[in-house]
Amino acid sequence: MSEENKNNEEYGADNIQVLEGLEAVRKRPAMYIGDVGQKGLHHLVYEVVDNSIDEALAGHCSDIDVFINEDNSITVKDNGRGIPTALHEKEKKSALEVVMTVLHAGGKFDKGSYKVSGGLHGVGVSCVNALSTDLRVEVHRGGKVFEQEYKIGVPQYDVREIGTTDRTGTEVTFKPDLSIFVESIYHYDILAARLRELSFLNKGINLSITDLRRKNDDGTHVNEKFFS
Ligand code: 0RA
Repeated sequence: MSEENKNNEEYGADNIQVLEGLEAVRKRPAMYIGDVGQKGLHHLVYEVVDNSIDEALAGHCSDIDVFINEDNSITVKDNGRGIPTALHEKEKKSALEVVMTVLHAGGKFDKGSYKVSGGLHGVGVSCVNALSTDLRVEVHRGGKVFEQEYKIGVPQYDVREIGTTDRTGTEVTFKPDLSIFVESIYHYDILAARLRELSFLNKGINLSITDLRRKNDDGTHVNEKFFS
């Protein structure tokens, strides 16, 4: 068999299933996130935050910070162990890529843990990825920084090492696909109310929200911290 054919075959079944999964989410987004209005738009944030909450419930994460960026994209940053980046044996790609692209990937991304963290649908970060024109994940783990970017869930390059670090954690930045959502603007008050609620449901976690679109009179960004 030629090298090219072999590569094509290796691309084969797994990757096609990933693409089919992403397509299914984009075809019927409401089935995965409830609706494509204001609720669904904000639900994307909760899906990403719930992953970090799960890491906190596992005892490995104390801080979760949410940012509404100037371009109306969202960043969720935690100080957990960082999503594993090692090569995933079965899928022949980084575990990080699997988590970010395969529906319901990874033990801690299925129902059980979402019930604990108070998550709603618990469909996982791959759904958020499928419904984002641009998503970037950055992982600090084992002294190294890794990144991968996606467009409508499709990786733009293999997970790559971009530097060194003295901390651990995961940071996800995504821009919702406005060809799918009929609401486009993130409301600080809606996200802040949910984070306050999550703080009461999950005691001992430092949660914060910062609106980088809005400044207070003293020049600082609109920000709240929640802890209980
Ligand atoms: C599975 C295994 C490990 C970490 C995570 C998932 C993880 C996922 C998310 C999602 C957002 N933040 C996260 N932080 C961690 C680590 C397993 C290990 O280190 O042995």
